[in-house]
Amino acid sequence: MIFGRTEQGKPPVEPVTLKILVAGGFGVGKTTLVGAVSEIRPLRTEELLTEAGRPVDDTSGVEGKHATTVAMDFGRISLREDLVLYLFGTPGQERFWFMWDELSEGALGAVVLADTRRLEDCFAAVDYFERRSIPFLVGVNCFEGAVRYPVEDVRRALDLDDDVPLLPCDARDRESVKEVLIGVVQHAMVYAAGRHRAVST
Ligand SMILES: Nc1nc2c(ncn2[C@@H]2O[C@H](COP(=O)(O)OP(=O)(O)OP(=O)(O)O)[C@@H](O)[C@H]2O)c(=O)[nH]1
Ligand SMILES: [Mg+2]
Repeated sequence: MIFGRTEQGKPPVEPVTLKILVAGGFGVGKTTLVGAVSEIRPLRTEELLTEAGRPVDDTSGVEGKHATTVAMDFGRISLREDLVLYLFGTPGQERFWFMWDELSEGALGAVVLADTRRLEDCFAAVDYFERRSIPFLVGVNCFEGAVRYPVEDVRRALDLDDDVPLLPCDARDRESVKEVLIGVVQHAMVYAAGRHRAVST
Protein backbone atom coordinates (compact mmCIF):
# COMPACT_ATOMS: atom_id res chain seq x y z
CA MET A 1 0.00 0.00 0.00
CA ILE A 2 1.37 3.43 -1.00
CA PHE A 3 -0.01 6.68 0.44
CA GLY A 4 -3.19 5.03 1.66
CA ARG A 5 -3.94 3.40 -1.68
CA THR A 6 -3.86 -0.29 -2.40
CA GLU A 7 -1.75 -1.64 -5.23
CA GLN A 8 -4.75 -1.74 -7.56
CA GLY A 9 -5.08 2.01 -7.09
CA LYS A 10 -8.35 1.72 -5.20
CA PRO A 11 -8.66 3.70 -1.98
CA PRO A 12 -8.91 1.45 1.09
CA VAL A 13 -12.50 0.76 2.16
CA GLU A 14 -13.69 2.41 5.34
CA PRO A 15 -15.77 -0.36 6.90
CA VAL A 16 -19.24 0.24 8.26
CA THR A 17 -19.21 -0.70 11.93
CA LEU A 18 -22.34 -1.95 13.64
CA LYS A 19 -23.02 -2.73 17.25
CA ILE A 20 -24.82 -5.95 18.10
CA LEU A 21 -25.86 -7.10 21.56
CA VAL A 22 -25.81 -10.70 22.70
CA ALA A 23 -28.35 -11.20 25.46
CA GLY A 24 -30.29 -13.98 27.18
CA GLY A 25 -30.54 -15.71 30.52
CA PHE A 26 -27.88 -17.00 32.86
CA GLY A 27 -25.46 -19.55 31.38
CA VAL A 28 -27.10 -19.74 27.97
CA GLY A 29 -23.80 -19.36 26.10
CA LYS A 30 -23.36 -15.61 25.48
CA THR A 31 -19.68 -15.46 26.44
CA THR A 32 -19.10 -18.66 24.45
CA LEU A 33 -20.76 -17.14 21.36
CA VAL A 34 -18.69 -13.96 21.42
CA GLY A 35 -15.50 -16.00 21.96
CA ALA A 36 -16.34 -18.37 19.10
CA VAL A 37 -16.41 -15.69 16.40
CA SER A 38 -14.28 -12.83 17.63
CA GLU A 39 -11.18 -12.12 15.56
CA ILE A 40 -9.64 -10.20 18.43
CA ARG A 41 -9.03 -11.74 21.83
CA PRO A 42 -12.44 -11.14 23.40
CA LEU A 43 -12.65 -8.94 26.43
CA ARG A 44 -14.36 -10.84 29.20
CA THR A 45 -15.41 -9.71 32.62
CA GLU A 46 -16.08 -12.97 34.37
CA GLU A 47 -15.97 -13.77 38.04
CA LEU A 48 -15.86 -17.20 39.57
CA LEU A 49 -19.12 -18.70 40.71
CA THR A 50 -18.76 -19.41 44.40
CA GLU A 51 -20.33 -21.65 46.97
CA ALA A 52 -21.91 -18.54 48.54
CA GLY A 53 -23.74 -17.78 45.28
CA ARG A 54 -25.13 -21.28 44.88
CA PRO A 55 -28.68 -20.45 46.07
CA VAL A 56 -29.06 -17.70 43.43
CA ASP A 57 -26.80 -18.97 40.61
CA ASP A 58 -28.76 -21.86 39.14
CA THR A 59 -26.26 -23.84 37.08
CA SER A 60 -28.55 -26.81 36.40
CA GLY A 61 -27.90 -27.91 32.82
CA VAL A 62 -24.53 -26.14 32.74
CA GLU A 63 -22.82 -27.91 35.62
CA GLY A 64 -19.40 -27.39 34.01
CA LYS A 65 -19.81 -23.65 34.38
CA HIS A 66 -17.38 -22.02 36.79
CA ALA A 67 -17.61 -18.33 35.93
CA THR A 68 -20.26 -15.75 35.17
CA THR A 69 -20.17 -12.43 33.32
CA VAL A 70 -20.47 -9.46 35.65
CA ALA A 71 -20.21 -6.54 33.22
CA MET A 72 -19.87 -7.45 29.54
CA ASP A 73 -18.15 -9.42 26.82
CA PHE A 74 -16.66 -7.61 23.89
CA GLY A 75 -15.55 -8.97 20.53
CA ARG A 76 -15.26 -8.02 16.89
CA ILE A 77 -15.96 -9.82 13.63
CA SER A 78 -15.64 -8.67 10.02
CA LEU A 79 -18.54 -10.14 8.08
CA ARG A 80 -17.13 -8.57 4.93
CA GLU A 81 -14.20 -6.31 4.19
CA ASP A 82 -16.55 -3.34 4.52
CA LEU A 83 -18.79 -4.59 7.34
CA VAL A 84 -17.53 -5.01 10.88
CA LEU A 85 -19.64 -6.01 13.86
CA TYR A 86 -18.80 -5.08 17.41
CA LEU A 87 -20.33 -7.63 19.72
CA PHE A 88 -21.39 -6.78 23.24
CA GLY A 89 -22.38 -9.72 25.42
CA THR A 90 -24.57 -8.81 28.36
CA PRO A 91 -24.40 -10.33 31.84
CA GLY A 92 -27.11 -12.98 32.23
CA GLN A 93 -27.83 -12.72 35.90
CA GLU A 94 -30.61 -10.46 37.05
CA ARG A 95 -28.47 -8.65 39.58
CA PHE A 96 -26.30 -7.25 36.76
CA TRP A 97 -29.12 -6.14 34.46
CA PHE A 98 -28.52 -2.48 35.24
CA MET A 99 -25.67 -2.81 32.68
CA TRP A 100 -28.08 -3.51 29.83
CA ASP A 101 -29.25 0.10 29.30
CA GLU A 102 -25.67 1.24 29.03
CA LEU A 103 -24.75 -1.57 26.64
CA SER A 104 -27.78 -1.20 24.37
CA GLU A 105 -27.00 2.46 23.61
CA GLY A 106 -26.57 2.75 19.83
CA ALA A 107 -27.12 -0.95 19.13
CA LEU A 108 -28.38 -1.87 15.67
CA GLY A 109 -29.86 -5.13 16.86
CA ALA A 110 -29.58 -8.02 19.26
CA VAL A 111 -29.32 -11.77 19.50
CA VAL A 112 -31.34 -13.33 22.29
CA LEU A 113 -29.88 -16.72 23.08
CA ALA A 114 -32.25 -19.33 24.43
CA ASP A 115 -31.82 -22.76 25.96
CA THR A 116 -34.94 -24.91 25.48
CA ARG A 117 -34.39 -26.52 28.89
CA ARG A 118 -34.85 -23.12 30.53
CA LEU A 119 -36.79 -21.11 28.01
CA GLU A 120 -38.30 -18.85 30.65
CA ASP A 121 -34.83 -17.43 31.35
CA CYS A 122 -34.88 -15.50 28.09
CA PHE A 123 -38.36 -13.97 28.53
CA ALA A 124 -36.85 -10.89 30.17
CA ALA A 125 -34.47 -10.32 27.25
CA VAL A 126 -37.24 -10.74 24.65
CA ASP A 127 -39.36 -8.31 26.64
CA TYR A 128 -36.50 -5.84 26.97
CA PHE A 129 -35.90 -5.52 23.22
CA GLU A 130 -39.61 -5.54 22.33
CA ARG A 131 -40.25 -2.62 24.67
CA ARG A 132 -37.37 -0.59 23.28
CA SER A 133 -38.12 -1.46 19.65
CA ILE A 134 -34.62 -2.86 19.15
CA PRO A 135 -34.80 -5.51 16.39
CA PHE A 136 -33.71 -8.92 17.62
CA LEU A 137 -33.36 -12.52 16.55
CA VAL A 138 -33.70 -15.55 18.81
CA GLY A 139 -30.88 -18.10 18.59
CA VAL A 140 -31.75 -21.44 20.14
CA ASN A 141 -28.45 -22.74 21.49
CA CYS A 142 -28.57 -26.50 21.04
CA PHE A 143 -26.92 -28.05 24.09
CA GLU A 144 -26.35 -31.78 23.93
CA GLY A 145 -28.96 -33.67 25.91
CA ALA A 146 -31.56 -30.98 25.40
CA VAL A 147 -34.68 -32.08 23.55
CA ARG A 148 -34.87 -30.56 20.03
CA TYR A 149 -38.24 -28.89 19.73
CA PRO A 150 -39.68 -27.80 16.38
CA VAL A 151 -38.91 -24.15 15.73
CA GLU A 152 -42.62 -23.33 15.62
CA ASP A 153 -43.13 -24.73 19.14
CA VAL A 154 -40.32 -22.59 20.51
CA ARG A 155 -41.73 -19.56 18.72
CA ARG A 156 -45.14 -20.15 20.28
CA ALA A 157 -43.69 -20.75 23.75
CA LEU A 158 -41.84 -17.44 23.54
CA ASP A 159 -44.90 -15.70 22.09
CA LEU A 160 -42.74 -14.15 19.36
CA ASP A 161 -44.11 -11.90 16.66
CA ASP A 162 -44.12 -13.59 13.26
CA ASP A 163 -41.43 -11.34 11.89
CA VAL A 164 -38.87 -12.16 14.62
CA PRO A 165 -36.38 -14.66 13.13
CA LEU A 166 -35.63 -17.78 15.14
CA LEU A 167 -32.61 -19.94 14.33
CA PRO A 168 -31.13 -23.02 15.95
CA CYS A 169 -27.39 -22.56 16.57
CA ASP A 170 -24.32 -23.82 18.38
CA ALA A 171 -22.69 -21.00 20.34
CA ARG A 172 -19.33 -22.81 20.15
CA ASP A 173 -19.28 -23.02 16.37
CA ARG A 174 -17.92 -20.09 14.38
CA GLU A 175 -19.90 -20.76 11.19
CA SER A 176 -23.13 -21.31 13.08
CA VAL A 177 -22.66 -18.07 15.03
CA LYS A 178 -21.79 -16.18 11.83
CA GLU A 179 -25.10 -17.28 10.34
CA VAL A 180 -26.92 -15.96 13.38
CA LEU A 181 -25.10 -12.63 13.14
CA ILE A 182 -25.83 -12.27 9.43
CA GLY A 183 -29.46 -13.02 10.31
CA VAL A 184 -29.56 -10.19 12.86
CA VAL A 185 -28.03 -7.67 10.48
CA GLN A 186 -30.48 -8.61 7.72
CA HIS A 187 -33.41 -8.48 10.09
CA ALA A 188 -32.33 -5.10 11.46
CA MET A 189 -32.01 -3.70 7.92
CA VAL A 190 -35.52 -4.87 6.98
CA TYR A 191 -36.82 -3.51 10.27
CA ALA A 192 -35.17 -0.11 9.72
CA ALA A 193 -36.52 0.06 6.15
CA GLY A 194 -40.02 -0.70 7.46
CA ARG A 195 -39.79 2.07 10.04
CA HIS A 196 -38.48 4.50 7.46
CA ARG A 197 -41.46 3.73 5.21
CA ALA A 198 -43.85 4.15 8.13
CA VAL A 199 -42.41 7.58 8.93
CA SER A 200 -42.27 8.89 5.36
CA THR A 201 -45.84 7.88 4.42
N1 LIG B 1 -22.78 -28.37 25.16
C1 LIG B 1 -22.76 -27.07 24.98
N2 LIG B 1 -22.25 -26.31 25.95
C2 LIG B 1 -22.24 -24.99 25.77
C3 LIG B 1 -22.76 -24.37 24.60
N3 LIG B 1 -22.67 -23.04 24.74
C4 LIG B 1 -22.10 -22.83 25.94
N4 LIG B 1 -21.82 -23.99 26.56
C5 LIG B 1 -21.27 -24.19 27.89
O1 LIG B 1 -22.22 -23.65 28.77
C6 LIG B 1 -21.62 -22.95 29.82
C7 LIG B 1 -22.16 -21.54 29.90
O2 LIG B 1 -21.67 -20.76 28.85
P1 LIG B 1 -21.33 -19.20 28.99
O3 LIG B 1 -20.88 -18.80 27.62
O4 LIG B 1 -20.48 -18.89 30.14
O5 LIG B 1 -22.76 -18.61 29.28
P2 LIG B 1 -23.18 -17.08 29.52
O6 LIG B 1 -24.50 -16.92 28.85
O7 LIG B 1 -22.10 -16.15 29.11
O8 LIG B 1 -23.37 -17.06 31.09
P3 LIG B 1 -23.52 -15.78 32.08
O9 LIG B 1 -22.55 -14.77 31.67
O10 LIG B 1 -23.21 -16.36 33.44
O11 LIG B 1 -24.94 -15.38 31.99
C8 LIG B 1 -20.13 -23.03 29.58
O12 LIG B 1 -19.62 -24.05 30.41
C9 LIG B 1 -20.01 -23.39 28.12
O13 LIG B 1 -18.87 -24.15 27.84
C10 LIG B 1 -23.29 -25.23 23.59
O14 LIG B 1 -23.74 -24.79 22.54
N5 LIG B 1 -23.26 -26.57 23.84
MG1 LIG C 1 -21.20 -14.72 30.17
